Amino acid sequence: MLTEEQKNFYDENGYLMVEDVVTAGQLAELRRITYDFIEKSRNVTESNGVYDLDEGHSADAPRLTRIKLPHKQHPYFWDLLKNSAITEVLTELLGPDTMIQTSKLNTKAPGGGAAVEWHQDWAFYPHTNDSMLAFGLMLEDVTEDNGPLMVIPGTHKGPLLSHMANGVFAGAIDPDDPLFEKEKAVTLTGRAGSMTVHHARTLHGSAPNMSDRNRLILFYECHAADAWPLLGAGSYIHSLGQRLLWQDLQERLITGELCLTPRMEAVPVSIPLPPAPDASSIFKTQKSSGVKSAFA
Ligand SMILES: O=C(O)CCC(=O)C(=O)O
Repeated sequence: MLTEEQKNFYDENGYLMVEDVVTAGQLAELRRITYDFIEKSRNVTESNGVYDLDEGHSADAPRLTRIKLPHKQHPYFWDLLKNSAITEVLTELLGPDTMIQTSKLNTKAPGGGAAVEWHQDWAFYPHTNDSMLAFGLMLEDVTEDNGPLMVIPGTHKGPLLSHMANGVFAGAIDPDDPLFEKEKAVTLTGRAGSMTVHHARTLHGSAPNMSDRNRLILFYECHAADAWPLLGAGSYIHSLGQRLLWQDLQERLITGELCLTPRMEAVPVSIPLPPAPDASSIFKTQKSSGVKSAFA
């Protein structure tokens, strides 16, 4: 699926755009399922295990920040990751043995849908090595005005910036951090059906959706099977116990085989503790920590 040039670009820059990675039929089905979920959110009044509600959400005008863990909410999202051109991109970048870390369908509603403050995913879930990435499959066209993802090229090879504010893990950097070179930001716009890839250490963020269109991006966050999570990161897996963890590992395997010998590498890590007052999603973490916004 990927050319040598694309792979080298990703290695060098820590991000990539892959155009038309799904077929028209797959895109139509993804949209149908997604709009069905949005429709069903009309009856929901509080964020729950499926929906993270945005400010102003109501039965008349659904406003979501995200649908949580779509690969667990509908089999189509999981099948697509396991058996499509996306799977090829995954193994070309991470090798034959791959697992899902998490997934989310960020649904930035028109007219101000929440910004995502600048951060490195790696700050949320440090592992024994950084063979980790996020795919962002665009389910609607992503343009300059509907809150596109922005990345700072090359930051996947740099330091882990501080994600602390007011004594808690804020899930965002301070926009005044001297290590934040905002002028280098690249904006990733594209047609529906295209997919961004960003390395877990790549610094990224996105502005509010100022358009009158939805910005729907399906994120799959994946890693090589020999990258093992460090205790203290904000994931349910740390509370499972051995037997349930073993079952969960098998459920998260996308391609190849599980690996019980973690690959240890000299990567910069920091445990994301103490948690923010509300650490139930990145939006809530960033907001409840009181971190300064880069988009205010
Ligand atoms: O939805 C976006 O624009 C970015 C999402 C993101 O970076 C995240 O959820 O970690």
